[in-house]
Amino acid sequence: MKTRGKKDTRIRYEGKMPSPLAGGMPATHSRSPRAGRGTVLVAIIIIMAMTAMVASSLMFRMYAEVKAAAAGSRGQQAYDAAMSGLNRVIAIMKVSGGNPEVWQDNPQLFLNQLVATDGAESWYFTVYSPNPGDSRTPCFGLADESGKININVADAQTLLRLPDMTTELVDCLMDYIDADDVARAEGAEQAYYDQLPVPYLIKNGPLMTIEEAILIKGFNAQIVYGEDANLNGILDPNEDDGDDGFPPDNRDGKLNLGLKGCATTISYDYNTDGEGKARVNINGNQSDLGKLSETGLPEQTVTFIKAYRTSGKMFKHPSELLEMTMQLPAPPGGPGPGQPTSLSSGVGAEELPAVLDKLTVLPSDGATPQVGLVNVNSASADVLMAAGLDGDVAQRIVDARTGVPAELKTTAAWLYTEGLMDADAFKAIAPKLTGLGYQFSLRCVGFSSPSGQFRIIDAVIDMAGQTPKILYLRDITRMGLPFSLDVSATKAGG
Ligand SMILES: [Ca+2]
Ligand SMILES: [Ca+2]
Ligand SMILES: [Ca+2]
Ligand SMILES: [Ca+2]
Repeated sequence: MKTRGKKDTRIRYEGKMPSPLAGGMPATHSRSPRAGRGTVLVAIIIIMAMTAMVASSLMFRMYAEVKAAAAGSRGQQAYDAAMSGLNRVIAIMKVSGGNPEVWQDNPQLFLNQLVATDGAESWYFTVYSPNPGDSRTPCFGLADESGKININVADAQTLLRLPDMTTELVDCLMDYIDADDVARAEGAEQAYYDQLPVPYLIKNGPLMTIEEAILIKGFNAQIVYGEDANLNGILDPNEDDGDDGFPPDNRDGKLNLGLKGCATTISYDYNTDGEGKARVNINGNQSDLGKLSETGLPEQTVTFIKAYRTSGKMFKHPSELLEMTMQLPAPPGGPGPGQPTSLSSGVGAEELPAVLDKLTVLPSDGATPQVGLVNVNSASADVLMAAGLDGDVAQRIVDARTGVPAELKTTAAWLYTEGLMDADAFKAIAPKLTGLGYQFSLRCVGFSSPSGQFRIIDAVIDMAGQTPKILYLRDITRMGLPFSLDVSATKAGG
């Protein structure tokens, strides 16, 4: 119920998210893809105690130790080293964003990188992210947020396929995000949150971070962060000992990364081709269809698209053109001898990549973001299954992709051209997929040797526009040392 005519005392969590298990530091996070390219969004860190989130004694102990390590000018130098890492990441992504081999797990670029040395003390950074294939060691690189399910736009079936989701959680999530005030069968709208001991206003709009989901009825830190209580992406002993040590876990030898491991709120790209030009809308008007001749697609395909549109039909997705045929209207008196009765699109394996790259079914000015496509080049098997693929196919995609050259992976076409699925299966899933990702999350520890000062940042960068943006930045030093920082083994270079 909306309170009218009275001062609204409910808390508005605009841009402030409850933070990990220990409670603590909500961050503001500016994000506005629609603000246009070139807008520099500045992320600000606000340190605010969330008394509602009570921390475990373990985490408080860790916080006290880490606070001491982070204090003082050396702590600041460690922070600067971590920020150097973030800037290095941005510079590397500018030139190699399309090639996962460069940024996904690349110790040469991201492990123990020397920033500065004064002889007695040297400063380094290491960039890391959870390793989907091995929970004993992190990836030295970035995680592609486009390789996750965007919960702001995913449908109920997709959300339900995410790990640990239930109908009730999905209903509550969708109610929290949708603009209306009508609760789903098992959902909750503002009326529920008004009755809480500390009422707060719900979003009724897209979430800015996955952490914000903790505010939703039924959600908690465990659902969001899974078993990775210290956010290092590694299965630590206390994360695999059941209830013996915080956090609770299922002792199965695997690290459940929770919603954060497979869901995102920030994946988007612009509806442009590989050269940055607006795609041609095959559901558009004559002017749009006139641009088909500039796409380099075969004449047969162009003719087919125009004939299909002239017949009054619209395309569901450019992938629909794959192996597509249409019946031609019979001329009066029936077709003459040798006269074709159907038309073929002429789109097979060879043409598919260009069809997906050059065409769209949406009005395209090249500046409108399309939100939530899943990048088949970085999604885990769990994410691909949530997107709608069956488990076998999902696993085969994950197994096959390292062997597929980067230049073939700029669209999702390789799933068909490399024989992982037939035309019908590909066409069913293709509208949800992309071969590109532009938003990346990373953690970066800046540290000194030999004294061992360190600071850790958790960040998301957006490479979709002309100017890279930092969408999110948070100091997570209080989570503790993520892994042993040993520079002697690598003889780091700058
Ligand atoms: Ca709502
Ligand atoms: Ca961990
Ligand atoms: Ca445990
Ligand atoms: Ca586990």
